[in-house]
Amino acid sequence: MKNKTILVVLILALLSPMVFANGQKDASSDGTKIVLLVKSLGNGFFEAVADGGKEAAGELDGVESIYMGPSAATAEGQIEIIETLIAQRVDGIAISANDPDALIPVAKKAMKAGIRVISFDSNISEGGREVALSPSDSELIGSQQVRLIAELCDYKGQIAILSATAQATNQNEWISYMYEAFKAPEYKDMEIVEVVYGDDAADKSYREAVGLFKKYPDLAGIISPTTVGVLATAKAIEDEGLKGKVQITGLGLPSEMQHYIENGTCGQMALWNPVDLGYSSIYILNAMIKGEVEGNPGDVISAGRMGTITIGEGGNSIMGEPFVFNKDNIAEYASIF
Ligand code: RAM
Repeated sequence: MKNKTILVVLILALLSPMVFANGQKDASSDGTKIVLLVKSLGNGFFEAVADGGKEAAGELDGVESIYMGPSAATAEGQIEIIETLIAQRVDGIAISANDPDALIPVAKKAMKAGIRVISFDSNISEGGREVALSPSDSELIGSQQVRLIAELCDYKGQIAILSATAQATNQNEWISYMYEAFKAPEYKDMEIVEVVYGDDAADKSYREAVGLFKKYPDLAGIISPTTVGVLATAKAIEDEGLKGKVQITGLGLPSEMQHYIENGTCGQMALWNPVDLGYSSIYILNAMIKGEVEGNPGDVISAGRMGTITIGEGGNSIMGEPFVFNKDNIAEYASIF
């Protein structure tokens, strides 16, 4: 199924001069408060998102980027926080959602109260946000993950997927495209045996990985499309002495995975720059809050070093393939995110 959300395409173009329309809200004395509400705290990926948010806020007049998230990756935790933010009357919320649908009622309530709401990274379904910012095309992410594990496993064997939470919008979309990709003839000797969920918690992810090794003694590889899961799985492979026997790929932060890439536990993995996601989210919401754009398809937002961001419709827009990291380039990126 194609992603039906409004997808924002980041066009890396030269900055055109910004034209300010009559704003709905000026940078007032108390400033513009934008919250980056993430799936859960303690996740390095979202800490990098927060860095990007701070960077953008520093470039914008009177804008504050506030980083928040529940302690565990649950929709309930995010709903509670959004209720508080409605009471506090913040100006905008960018949400990486733990559930595409469960957040819709509270997000609607926030929008009704005049708060501008977008989702990023892991999106809320239509009706629960004004704009959905995706890092890349979901189909591209899914098929690339399959290609990476196939290359590591010589195109044969049993593959498991170790995901984040069972309701995560982004991982579920990517996984559905992984199943599609595996139908291609070049993967005929590979099969997905199971999908397990580590809930973006290091300890649960680690236990799930060890459980897979026990349950599938012939397991050839694991795809973990979460920065928390791929790190925990690499550690489990090393600890269990399975380096070289069980392959791992996924979406990993270079700063967290450098050790495992350099020692060969993880031959290759992919990701986009999470700093850019936080940076872009703040620029998009600021433009909406100030009335420079409505957030409709076709709207073009000037977004600092990202160039212009165009709001598109449907899921056919592609920012580009996530970047692939291996032994040759990991050190270069590990210092950035
Ligand atoms: C984890 C989160 C996040 C996802 C990355 C790749 O940090 O699940 O939503 O985009 O992995």
